[in-house]
Amino acid sequence: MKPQNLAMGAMAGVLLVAPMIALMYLADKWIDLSFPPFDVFDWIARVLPGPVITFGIDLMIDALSLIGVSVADTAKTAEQAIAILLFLVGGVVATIVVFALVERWELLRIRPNLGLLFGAVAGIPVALITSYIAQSSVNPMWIFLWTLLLFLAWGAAAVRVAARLIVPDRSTVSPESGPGGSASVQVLGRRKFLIVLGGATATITVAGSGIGRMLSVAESRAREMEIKIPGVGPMIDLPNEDDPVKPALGTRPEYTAVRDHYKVFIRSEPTLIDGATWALPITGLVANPLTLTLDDIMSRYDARSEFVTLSCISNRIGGDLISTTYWTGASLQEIVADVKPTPEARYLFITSGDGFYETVDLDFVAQDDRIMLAYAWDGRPIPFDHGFPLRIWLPDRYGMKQPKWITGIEVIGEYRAGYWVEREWDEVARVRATSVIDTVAVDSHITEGGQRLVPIGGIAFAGVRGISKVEVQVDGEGPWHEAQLREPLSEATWVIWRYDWPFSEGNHTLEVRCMEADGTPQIEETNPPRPSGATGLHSKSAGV
Ligand SMILES: Nc1nc2c(c(=O)[nH]1)N[C@H]1C(S)=C(S)[C@@H](COP(=O)(O)O)O[C@H]1N2
Ligand SMILES: [Mo]
Repeated sequence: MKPQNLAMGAMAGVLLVAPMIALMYLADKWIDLSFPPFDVFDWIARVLPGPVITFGIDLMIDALSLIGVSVADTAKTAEQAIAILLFLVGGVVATIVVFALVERWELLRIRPNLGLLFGAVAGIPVALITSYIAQSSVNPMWIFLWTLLLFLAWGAAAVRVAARLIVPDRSTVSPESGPGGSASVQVLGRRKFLIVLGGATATITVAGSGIGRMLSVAESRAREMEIKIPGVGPMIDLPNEDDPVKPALGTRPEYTAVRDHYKVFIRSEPTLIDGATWALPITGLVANPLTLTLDDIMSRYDARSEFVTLSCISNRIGGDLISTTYWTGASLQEIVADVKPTPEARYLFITSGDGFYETVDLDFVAQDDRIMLAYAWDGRPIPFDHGFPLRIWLPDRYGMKQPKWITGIEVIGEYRAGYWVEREWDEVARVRATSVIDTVAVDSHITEGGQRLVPIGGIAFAGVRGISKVEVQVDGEGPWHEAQLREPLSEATWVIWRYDWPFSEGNHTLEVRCMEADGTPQIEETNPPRPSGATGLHSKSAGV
């Protein structure tokens, strides 16, 4: 392929595929026709082997950390951007292929219908994947046809544009290239064509994505209004407000604002469930199968609430994939008792609206009456991003064991691995103790008895096992200094700690470690998150 034609193909690819993506976006936001770039990405993420997908996630977290942005805030946006970019790149490559073929086969110029064939070849797989994986109210057949239609249009356009832009081989320039076969006239014509093409596709791209964006914002507002469920009170006061141990300036908030709660889910977009029509079937090895509406779950069972710290197993040492809010729900023990499991029943197999699934041991449910099916966070319905209308809370487990958007519970006798367990993550996923230095508050030092002190602070967390001690060491030597512990919000949350450090000027490195309530020390050996959760000590450098 001639370099010029390759460049033309790439340019035409961008010009044709960008408006296509914009139209897909518009149709998704307008009539819920699903968004193929996310669908293809989600499908790839689902079929790739666990280690590959984990490598990809790690790479993204590393990149985000490297540029210094919050992983909790940006990971999903970054993922969506990658999905769109990959789709664009795929489309550009396909367009280049079309250009290469047109360059080689002059006959294509007189048979533009071949464009439809190219469109079908590229479009059928994508349309199949999209209609298969889409979470939409629209019949998958329409999604398939719409996606295919866009690809046919792309194929037809690509062939035409190629025929117009391909720089012919000198030797094959025929008399019909114009009087004298003037190359400069050709170049001029091409340039003009590109400008017209660019203008048209830019218009579609901007208009499509702009209108789509407006529709999307309006829709999410409407949805937020919809899920105001009565019967759940407003957020209660924090129980430890009077604790004399105050967080050092710069410590993360003890109670995470719901909008700041970290988010992790397997799809590019959260799963939207209609609370009014949703119902939870509990089936399988039970004498009394039940289907519970949200109202049933809220009215038939006493509401129980707990302050809960949730952590993702992918959280790095010192990372921000860990948050704390106030959970309200129904006791899973009581619900299980109502369906009357048969003697062979051993596990609950929980399925979710996004295709996620996990298994919960019935022995675990029997032992821990704190396990709940939660329907409220911070006194309000669980937000769409976080699993509306129902999610489970399992004390002492990483998030990967705790399905959101629950759509079914099957009582089973044989163990089945959950979504991430199948992808080679820890089967139990018990939370590992961790401690983090959030701040070395150099600018807010205090003076006590002539000694200047710098407050150092952060969190420590060991699931529901509790924290009995947090210690800080300076410059990797000497004694470990015991920090003050603030009363935690509950036995299921992190504790905020603080150590007022009598500093000496210079650059220093501070390191933290903690101990569980029963005296078990935090694991100091460095291990990556995979497969059982990260271990190792967190440290922070500061110049005083
Ligand atoms: N249905 C469903 N549930 C899910 C997940 C998911 O992708 N789908 N992700 C799990 C993981 S890995 C974590 S860490 C937590 C995150 O919950 P959050 O997004 O509300 O913080 O949800 C868990 N439950
Ligand atoms: Mo997670």
